[in-house]
Amino acid sequence: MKKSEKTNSKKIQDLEKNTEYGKDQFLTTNQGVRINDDQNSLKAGERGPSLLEDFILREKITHFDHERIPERIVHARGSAAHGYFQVYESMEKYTKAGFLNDPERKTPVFVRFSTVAGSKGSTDLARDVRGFSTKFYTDEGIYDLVGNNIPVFFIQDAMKFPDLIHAVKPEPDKGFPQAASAHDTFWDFISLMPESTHMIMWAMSDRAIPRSLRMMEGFGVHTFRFVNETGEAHFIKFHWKPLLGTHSVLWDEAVKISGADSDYHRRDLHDAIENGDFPEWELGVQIIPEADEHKYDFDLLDATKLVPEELVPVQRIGKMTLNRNPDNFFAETEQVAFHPGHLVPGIEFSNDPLLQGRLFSYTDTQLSRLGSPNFHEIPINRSVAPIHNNQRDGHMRQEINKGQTHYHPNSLGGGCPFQAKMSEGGFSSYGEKIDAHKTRERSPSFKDHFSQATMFYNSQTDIEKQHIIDALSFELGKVNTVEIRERMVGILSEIDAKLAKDVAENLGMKSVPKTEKPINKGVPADADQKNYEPTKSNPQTKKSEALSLFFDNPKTIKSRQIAFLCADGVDAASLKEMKSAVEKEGAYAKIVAPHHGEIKDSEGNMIKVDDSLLTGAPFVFDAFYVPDGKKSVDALSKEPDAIEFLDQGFKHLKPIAGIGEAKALFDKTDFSKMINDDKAGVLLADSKSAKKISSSFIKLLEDHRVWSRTEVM
Ligand code: HDD
Repeated sequence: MKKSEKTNSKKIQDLEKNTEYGKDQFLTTNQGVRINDDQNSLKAGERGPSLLEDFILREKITHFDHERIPERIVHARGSAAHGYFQVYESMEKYTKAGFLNDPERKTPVFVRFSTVAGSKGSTDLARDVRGFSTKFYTDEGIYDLVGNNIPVFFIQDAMKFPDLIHAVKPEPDKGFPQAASAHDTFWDFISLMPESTHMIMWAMSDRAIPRSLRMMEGFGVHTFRFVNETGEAHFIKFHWKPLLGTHSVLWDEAVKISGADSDYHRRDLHDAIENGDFPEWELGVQIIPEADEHKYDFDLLDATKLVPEELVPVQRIGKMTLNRNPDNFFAETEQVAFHPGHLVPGIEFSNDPLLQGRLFSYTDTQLSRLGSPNFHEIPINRSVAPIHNNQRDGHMRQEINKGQTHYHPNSLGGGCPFQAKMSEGGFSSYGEKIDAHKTRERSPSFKDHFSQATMFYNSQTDIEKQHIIDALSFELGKVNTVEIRERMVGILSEIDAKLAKDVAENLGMKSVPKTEKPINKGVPADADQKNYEPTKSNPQTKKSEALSLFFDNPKTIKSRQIAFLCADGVDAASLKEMKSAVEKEGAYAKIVAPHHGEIKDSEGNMIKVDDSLLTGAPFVFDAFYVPDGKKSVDALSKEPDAIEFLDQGFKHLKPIAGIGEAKALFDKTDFSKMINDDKAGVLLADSKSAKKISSSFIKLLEDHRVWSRTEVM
């Protein structure tokens, strides 16, 4: 039995009602009639035309013709898993949400991760924001936290969302590029909309190319509210903190993984769960008293700003574990419908104008994607809390509502279903006081577009800064229109002079172009431009350590994939030594050999090969090991692919180790001169030191990459 199949929950039991399994069953039509011949259509004679009366053929083809539904307008490419959430201690002081009050309660969840821009079949490794949506099946109804792996957003007002997405999607005349922001229309829009500057820094950082969906943070992005039993409210920012730490791949690696395995993240999530390496995140909250709403140099309602952890610490209040893969991709991952407006008592919105617009969009999009207002009845979307109301009918209605009445108030139905008092769990919106004129305006408190972008950039390590410079140079290098490049580099100069200078140089500009004034082109026709120009505040936080991917990462190699390059005659002792050392730490030793099947080690044991040099690719492994054994190393040394494995691993800063004869293979690589150089992270030892080398190798891998190697390459 797969490890994930042992898990169960109220929601899994609920889904069971709709599962079907054809094992040991007859093949039937959709009407339940057993089929005798599923190979041939009905014809007038064995060589004659097909007959219209062939209801079996018609049913099969008709269903096939309609199997596809429209993909999501954004976040089309996604992967999901089931699991549960449990709060550590009751949060009743702040919220009456039941699932955050009871530490004994395991609330079932379904989580879908996604890229934003690409189509359903696009590569997982696109440079892009990742969606991080969680559906909590609480006893009080569905709560959806529909966030991203980046805590801020490109725009401040939902009015601009269609423009943003049009700009990033494939250009309408050409239909390309797919799943990429490196093109003219995206940067045209961004360079005219300075409010996107902070987000751009994040999107060009390594956050946009995660090593694994299991190794990225999640954020609710907007400010929400917790409301407690007494009606008291606090502003809230949600965070998901991965227990495996935050790690990314290099851009060159991302490009190559896209070719070698465009399902890399999907496969990684799936396999980790099947192997029992259940991904875990802690839920963090920043809690802000309502009285502090105007205390900061940014507006809590502005989704292009974050609340630095130095100002408001993140409290970790519970843990989510994903422990079961979906049984059916379409039924679950594709049909799941998230909505930031799916709330339970105790959690509420803020007036963030981006969030307010989302509240309309998500129901609306499900109507065209899933085709009916009854999408809540699709098993994956169904609440485990009972549903009773007077909504009726519509396409594909499943529920058979009994009774004479479907209106309220009624006397014929005894007044049922009846409304719930707040003391009975009835939802009642927080009574925020609003005294204002109707207006289409942007609040002046939203105008500082650059300070947090600078704070983010300043909070990065030198390695991360360089990656941002490289990413911007790549993306803008793909832009054909010189004025767009120049305008964008001008904007970068508002963030950091050296950043702008380095990117300008990479783009072959003689100097950093002056920022084009006015900067903001997203201005209403009658507005005074002055009121829309970005301002710079004197931010309370200039640098925030927690914004670096390297911050506070746990030392673990759990679930990492290590390629063991081997061939017939591989030394049994050095193979076993390293294998047991890495497996003890929860990593996987994957045997990569010149051919599939099995190889024979020096003691005559047959060893199963996981990947051949042909089917495997160096990019998908985290580290490389070459055991001792002359025959094995000789065979590998004749394989250009084996040398390429190591050279690529070296280029991508991955730990490399070898024993004894491995030197002969290392000598053929580009890094032959850097063996045992402290900074290079290539370890070679004689067979007696195999044990010692395994602990040094594991230490290197705990840091994810050998970052010091860049200094000697
Ligand atoms: Fe959105 C999907 C996250 C702004 C309109 N969004 C979608 C998904 C995620 C987000 C993770 C995928 C859900 C899934 O897995 O099915 N969206 C965000 C975040 C935003 C954001 C974090 C800003 C903070 N979105 C946003 C705006 C609008 C939308 C401003 C429209 C006004 N988003 C949609 C949508 C989608 C969607 C068109 C497409 C598929 C779906 O809803 O179910 O309605």
